[in-house]
Amino acid sequence: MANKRLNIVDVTLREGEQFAKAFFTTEMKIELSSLLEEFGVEYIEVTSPACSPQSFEDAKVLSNLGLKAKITAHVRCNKEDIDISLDAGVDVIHMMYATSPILQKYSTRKNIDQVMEQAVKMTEYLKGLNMEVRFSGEDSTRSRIEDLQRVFDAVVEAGIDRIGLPDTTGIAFPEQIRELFTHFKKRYDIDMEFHGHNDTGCAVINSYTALKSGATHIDTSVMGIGERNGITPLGGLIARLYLSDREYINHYNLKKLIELDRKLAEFLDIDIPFSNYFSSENAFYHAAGIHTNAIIRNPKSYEIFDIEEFGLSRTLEVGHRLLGKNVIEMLGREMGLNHSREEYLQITKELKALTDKRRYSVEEVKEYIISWNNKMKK
Ligand code: HCA
Ligand code: CU
Repeated sequence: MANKRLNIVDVTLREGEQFAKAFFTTEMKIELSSLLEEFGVEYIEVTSPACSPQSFEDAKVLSNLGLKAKITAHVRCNKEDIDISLDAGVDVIHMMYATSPILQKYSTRKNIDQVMEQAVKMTEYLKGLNMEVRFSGEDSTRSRIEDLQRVFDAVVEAGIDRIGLPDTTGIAFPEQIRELFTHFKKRYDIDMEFHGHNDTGCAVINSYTALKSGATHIDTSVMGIGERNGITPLGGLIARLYLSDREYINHYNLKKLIELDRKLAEFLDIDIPFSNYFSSENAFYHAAGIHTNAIIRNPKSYEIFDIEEFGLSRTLEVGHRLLGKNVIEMLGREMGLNHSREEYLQITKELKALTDKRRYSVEEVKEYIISWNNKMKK
């Protein structure tokens, strides 16, 4: 019976290893896996243990941590790679094989019959060992539906646990994803996985659409790292589901999201992008007076998340030419200075004139309010 809840397959340690700035030591892999476990992802996908001796050792170490999350090896569809992964002791095997004409021509040089035959053989082999196994048609969104269907029909018949339909090049529109998943949901009673690249900025909405069209497993990585400009970021998927579909994410520990982003940024020596979900420095920074005035009355006026649930706080700008009088009055009162509304209006006017020339820091604004107060007392 297909699983109706969201399973997050975190692929930071596999797809993420293909990111231009990534290199993970064993210790880093352990730390990230532990944080992912605390967040509550269901799967942690790792680089094929057949890739290198260290990849093998690391897969073994992670498999021995005793995590609830299933350690999953991402492998080519051949017995050699699969056997090495089994030796490493992983819980799940994710196989993939290209199903699109362009990758068959320029990458694997195997036609759809050969793909089908090999996929069935490996599925039967792994199911004979009672392993959980998924088969993905690489480049599904540029594959012919009849080709996908032939391969999927055969692996479903062979007892596969889950089929994967990745948007390998990030080319798909949500509409195509809806059609693809709806089609296969009607055809099989089986779990389905989506993996979406972000080349056209559609990774999150495509993942959301897949989920709403029958996908049970969604691939994410921390901050979206992966080949080229990456895949669905964990934070982005959570942001999308938070308001409309909370039931999918109730079981995750949202406070860990920020820790994951910060830890990854530290490990890879990168900045968290300014446009990042939740953990960017400015994700809950409010500048314009119109915004800050309303935020003071009710944060919901310009924030859609309960940011405390994510362990976050907001910043209201005070040293900018767009500043509002309410935020200055609030700051002054926090400093224990009980001027009248008119006086705060006057301070605001003066600060606006100053900040029209350059930005001021909070400290400078505070100093200005104190000196204004001292002048008043004289
Ligand atoms: C890759 C390709 C992949 C595989 C996804 C999957 C993709 O980098 O090896 O196994 O479902 O984007 O197609 O990441
Ligand atoms: Cu990918």
